[in-house]
Amino acid sequence: MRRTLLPIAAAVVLAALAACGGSDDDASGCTPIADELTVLAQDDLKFDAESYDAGAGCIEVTYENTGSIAHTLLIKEQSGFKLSIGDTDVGTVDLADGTYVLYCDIAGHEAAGMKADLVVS
Ligand SMILES: [Cu+2]
Repeated sequence: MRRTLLPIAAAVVLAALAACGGSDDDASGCTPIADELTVLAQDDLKFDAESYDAGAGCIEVTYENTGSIAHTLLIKEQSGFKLSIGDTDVGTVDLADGTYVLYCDIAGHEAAGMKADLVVS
């Protein structure tokens, strides 16, 4: 019995390590040098601003929940970047100059107002 349980225990440990990797919210693997962006999610299905600014390059994005409904944060046409809350999530994304659209992909949230511009310059 002991022999058969060991491989199962090892598999569970490996699965737990993989789940903690957090690679899903890091599109670039870049190292943020200076720029930080904080976005707050509110229970009225809005972010705390309609437009955000950031400097071009590797941006550390912090997503905080001011309410109790779960939300996500994605950037249109930047596949691989996704934050999910809960409480708080942090990820990095490497962006060139331009205007991007932030949104929450939970059903109905973007349509209700969970989207904002991100102006990178
Ligand atoms: Cu949402």
